[in-house]
Amino acid sequence: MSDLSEGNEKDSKKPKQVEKLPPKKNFSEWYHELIQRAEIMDVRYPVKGLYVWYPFGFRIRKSVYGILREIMDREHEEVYFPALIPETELGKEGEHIKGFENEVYWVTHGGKDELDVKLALRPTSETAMYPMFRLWIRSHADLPLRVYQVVNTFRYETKHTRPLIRLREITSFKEAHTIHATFEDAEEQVRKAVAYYREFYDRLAIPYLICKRPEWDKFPGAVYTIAFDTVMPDGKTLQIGTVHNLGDNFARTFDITYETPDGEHSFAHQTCYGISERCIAALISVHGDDLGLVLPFEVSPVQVVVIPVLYKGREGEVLKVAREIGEDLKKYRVVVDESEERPGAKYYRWELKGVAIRIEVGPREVEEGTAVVSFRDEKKKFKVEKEKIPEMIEQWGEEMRERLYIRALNSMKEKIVLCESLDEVESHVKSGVAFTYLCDSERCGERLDEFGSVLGEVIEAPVSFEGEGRCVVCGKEGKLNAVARTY
Ligand code: A5A
Repeated sequence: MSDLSEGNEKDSKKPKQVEKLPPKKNFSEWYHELIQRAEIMDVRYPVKGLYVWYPFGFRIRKSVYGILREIMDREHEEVYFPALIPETELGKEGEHIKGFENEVYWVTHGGKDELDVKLALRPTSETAMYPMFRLWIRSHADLPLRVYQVVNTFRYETKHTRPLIRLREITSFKEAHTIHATFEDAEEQVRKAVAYYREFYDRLAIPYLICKRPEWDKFPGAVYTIAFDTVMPDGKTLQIGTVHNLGDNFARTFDITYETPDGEHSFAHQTCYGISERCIAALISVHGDDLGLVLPFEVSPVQVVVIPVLYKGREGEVLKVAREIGEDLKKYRVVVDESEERPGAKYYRWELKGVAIRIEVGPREVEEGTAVVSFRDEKKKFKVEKEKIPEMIEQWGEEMRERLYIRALNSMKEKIVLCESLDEVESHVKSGVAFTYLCDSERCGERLDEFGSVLGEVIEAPVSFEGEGRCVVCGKEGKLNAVARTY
């Protein structure tokens, strides 16, 4: 059984935090209060853009990244590359360094000595990995190569920093890097990576848009970028993952070649794709409510809480049954809350922490051999026979995931509107995502960027509109694009 109950004892030494959370409709305030109060991140660390994972937050990270690793491990090998990158390597790929130069932290000294070659704290790891890939790849037989790592990366962000959303130390950067013989093979990998990320977010019940970023907003050094964006409760979007086809751009810079079966030397083709702890920001923001976290069963640090409702003189039998239920569920993350608090205080605390399933037992249930079950996302309670509980848990968890997904999907659909004029785009991005038609010209894109950001050509969305139409700016042929204010 979970040791979280010990955590509760520690809790009781802290000042009681009983005042209500701000309502979720005040999203920004709600988010900041919730991550602190539910003990996900401590925001008091004295460096801007850096935050501390509390044990409870880290447990969420562990289960969420467990899913991500499970998916990656199917066809990638895990690696670790150093955090420091020599200036000479970081600067090699022209577009890449242009994109990152304003965001790099530099290590310039070792003790009192100035370093001959400055070292960058990785903002991402292409330029750490690719000089080594040059040594690893010799022949077509070495291809494809697929690796990933989960590391911290550093970006000197100048936009407003926010915990889990815009960090200067990204603590949980999952980056995958692959190498292939041909551009088509790299294309195929992009399709697979998109499918992996779909599966990941489906398991978290987080709906998304998939867009091809416009030319001017693709990853520095990429041929093109496919992005996953989710819509936050305030209508702004959050980019929660990106997949890049790098073509042979980096291979040419870092001289990554392979010998073909005919003995020719050919440049390799590459992809990379990444997800950060923004996936956890999305999890909290998309599903949470006025009472606190709502976590899907699969990732909740406490999946089931058993609450004995104690009446004088009957404590012993009630506790015994509550413990039996806990014991029957021990393959899950379960807590039997035996603390002295009143049931109301216990409900409040476990609701804040997003526990998926709550099971209550009092003297009447003991007599009946039943228990009262309720789910974090629903008001209703129902009785079940105590014996039936273990076999129902998985199904309840899955049904809850489906409910969360449908609710989130409907709320996302409501925020997407097809706009037929610039005025409509301007007005709609204030509260949601504007879909509109846009041609390839950067000038037309810039016009829309005045209202928000062009997320790019829509590849997949929960609402379907005609893929082509007249550009909302110039009237030429255009494609369906998404425009939104972004985090
Ligand atoms: N090497 C590739 C994978 C790469 O770096 N791509 S990326 O720049 O797009 O970053 C991958 C993902 O990390 C983004 O899609 C975004 O979800 C997340 N991310 C980027 N900057 C971040 C920041 N400052 N804080 C938190 N997450 C960030």
